[in-house]
Amino acid sequence: MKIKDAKVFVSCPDRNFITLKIYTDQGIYGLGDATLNGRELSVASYLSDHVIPCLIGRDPFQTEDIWQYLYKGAYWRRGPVTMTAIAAVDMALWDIKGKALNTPVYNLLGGKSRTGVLVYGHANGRDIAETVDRVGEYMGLGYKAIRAQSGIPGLESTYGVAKDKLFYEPAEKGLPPENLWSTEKYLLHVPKLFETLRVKYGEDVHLLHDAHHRLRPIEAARLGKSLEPYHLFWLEDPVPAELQEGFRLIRQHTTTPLAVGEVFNAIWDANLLFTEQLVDYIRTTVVHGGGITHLKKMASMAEIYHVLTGCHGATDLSPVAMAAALHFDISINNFGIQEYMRHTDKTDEVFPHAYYFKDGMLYPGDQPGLGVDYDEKLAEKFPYERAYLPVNRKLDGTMYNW
Ligand code: KDG
Ligand code: MG
Repeated sequence: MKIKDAKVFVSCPDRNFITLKIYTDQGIYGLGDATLNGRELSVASYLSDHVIPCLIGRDPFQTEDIWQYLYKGAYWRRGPVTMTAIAAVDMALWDIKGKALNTPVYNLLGGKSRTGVLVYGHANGRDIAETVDRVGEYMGLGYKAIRAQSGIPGLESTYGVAKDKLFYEPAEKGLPPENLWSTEKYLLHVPKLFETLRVKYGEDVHLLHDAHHRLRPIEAARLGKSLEPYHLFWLEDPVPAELQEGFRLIRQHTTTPLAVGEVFNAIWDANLLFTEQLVDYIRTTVVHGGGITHLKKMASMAEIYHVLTGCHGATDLSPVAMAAALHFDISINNFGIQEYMRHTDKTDEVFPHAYYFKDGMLYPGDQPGLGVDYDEKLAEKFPYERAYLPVNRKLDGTMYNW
């Protein structure tokens, strides 16, 4: 079998997605997600202008060799644009392999290691009372694990608090909106949220929280310590993780489990975090982490150091990436949890898929390949619209991490 052609599709069924379709000379095609929120067109160009010409005529079964060719062959290694483009190719090739062998991709990755994939949903509200109600609603929908975020008194907007109830979408059309931040107000507020949640719902539901890279290590240590009585499943992205050593300080002070890595794109981003056992969950997912081929290696290294996976699954990852993540999740031993932010109906119509939610779990379905398709005709109705994630400033105007 040979790769005959490949095309990049740009569409906006409620939000922007970049989708790669690789065609073979046997009539089988594969799909890959290439979406990098707020920087979408750079990956589209990377694929069309630089990667696709090198794919034509290759054997699509050579997932490892093609991965190495795109990684080593670029000379300029790593980085979100490069690794997202490589991931899209890798996903599409695994999809082709599964379809050609008439089996779901998970069977090519070791087979099922569990019956389903535990997921967490996103409850958020403008204040504690509203977030508590939303957690109750998610429990009503069957979720066993729920991320809780709430607005902070004195701040107009806070990360994780959505305008919409079920669909959380931080990217906005037009130029980047500006948010305001106060670490002091945040650190005082969050423990109150989790105290209220535990008093109301007890200990049976898993609770998670995302600090979204907004603290310094000693502040994160204080937050982790203050949340210990509420037994969080994890505290996510307590600090920006370019400085892996920063986690040493947090770890010395708290037993709250730590999750990191949704913005990582290669195993080297987590090397020290693994070898020194500074985190408990690795959040890197297929679309930004070099595809299934590279994520398997990351998970294998994590496994040695008692680190579990917790793949990123926000709505800016298309259903193609979600499907790929589920085949990966169900097949590895050191799976922890999968993030699941629901896509809108319009997105789901453009990407019909076999995976489904039931009783707090996602199931990849049993279709050959990844079990997801792309309705090109429908997608044409939703052209690309430039959108950005917000930026963040401290109350005195200093530029900060969003
Ligand atoms: O594109 C950015 C989002 O994916 C990110 O802000 C979501 O932090 C996030 C999460 O944990 O889902
Ligand atoms: Mg996050």
